Amino acid sequence: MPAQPSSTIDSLPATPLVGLVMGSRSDWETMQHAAQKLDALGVPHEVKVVSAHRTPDVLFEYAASAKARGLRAIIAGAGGAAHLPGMLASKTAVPVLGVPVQSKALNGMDSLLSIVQMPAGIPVATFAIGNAGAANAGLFAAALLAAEHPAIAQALDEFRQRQTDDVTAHDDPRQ
Ligand code: RP5
Repeated sequence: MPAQPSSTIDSLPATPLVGLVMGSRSDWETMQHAAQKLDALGVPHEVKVVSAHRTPDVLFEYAASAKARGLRAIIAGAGGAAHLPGMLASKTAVPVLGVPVQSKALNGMDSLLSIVQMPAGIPVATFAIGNAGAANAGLFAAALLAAEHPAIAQALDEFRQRQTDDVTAHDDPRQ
């Protein structure tokens, strides 16, 4: 029997591997950049608004059930007093990737410091403020899954190669 390409022998589950959550519907403008990367790389994911202060019981249930539901990473975006990623991390061993959403009042510095300054013991991986952070959280979640899922590893390699090719093909900024 001929060898099959890795992408055809890697059966990705139908259930989500990544949970993409955010504190408010207003965060979607930023967090859609994480979803776009997950979509592009074929990473099964779910999307949900979970507010640490408006729906704390939903937050607890989401985090407490995450591992058993098969989630391997949670991307959590929040702005202002952004306690969503830290609270999620406190209730699950699933790695939490925090995205500081750019707030109007303080340009996201409040979000960044709220997420990055976790006391020792409960880590939250923290990304850049805004769209770049959301996109990179999506790419990072894919990288976490790549070791187990050859199709995701291949999609990630191809994305990076295309990105490199695009720069080298347009390396004269005057054109
Ligand atoms: C946070 O408060 C959310 O993550 C959002 O970034 C911010 C503002 O929320 P809305 O007032 O727009 O719902 O909880």
